[in-house]
Amino acid sequence: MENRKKVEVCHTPSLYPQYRKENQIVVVIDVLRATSAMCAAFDNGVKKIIPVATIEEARGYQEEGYIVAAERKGQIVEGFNLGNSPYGFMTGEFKDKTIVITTTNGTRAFHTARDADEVVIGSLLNLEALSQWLIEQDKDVLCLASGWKDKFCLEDTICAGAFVDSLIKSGKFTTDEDSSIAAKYLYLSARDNYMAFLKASSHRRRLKALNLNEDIKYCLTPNQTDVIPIRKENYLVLLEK
Ligand code: 3SL
Repeated sequence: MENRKKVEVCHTPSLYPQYRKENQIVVVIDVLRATSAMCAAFDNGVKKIIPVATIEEARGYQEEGYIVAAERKGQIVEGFNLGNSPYGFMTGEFKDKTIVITTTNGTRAFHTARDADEVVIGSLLNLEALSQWLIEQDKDVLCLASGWKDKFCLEDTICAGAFVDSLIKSGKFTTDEDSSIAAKYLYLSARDNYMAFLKASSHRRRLKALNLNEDIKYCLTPNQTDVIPIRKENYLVLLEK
């Protein structure tokens, strides 16, 4: 029993210092839509993703000739051709390419966890594959929800709760924090119909107002890929299994 590892949930990037520990794998989650878009990009052959925190950094890369995706307020930032929609990465034109990406919350959460031992990208899209890999690692796990501008958000919490549920079910993990127990119960309430559960959620309303319903449906459909994006230096690559 004492050998069981911990799986915990941190609800916003600003709370990260309270939850961080040595030797922990951090799962960065931004269901709508940054980490879903990253999973979709790797699933469609992208070779490397460089997440950057600011538009200025993104512009710098653009000037050097990189392909750059930039989102703010749910929309493509002026001067860029690519945003945060998973469908933007499914055209086949980015196979074997490197993409630089900046988003409102997801890339910020990635940088918040810069001191973590290991960082992987989680979403509902790779839930089963990533859960299985985490179970095999024999390390503590922290699910870091990106939230919205440092506020709690339902969709990331539900996804984090799904990871907590499947890791605990393996018998190899336990949890100490109320944040993790709450996430798990929200997941159990939502899992039969994510769309309906999240109907009134602030981010779903925000994206729906931008006519991004197809993105929402895609991002809320679990287990569409087995890719696991993993941090190497300051960028992401596909985990070789
Ligand atoms: O916050 C983010 O990183 C984005 O995913 C937000 S949005 O889905 O583009 O609105």
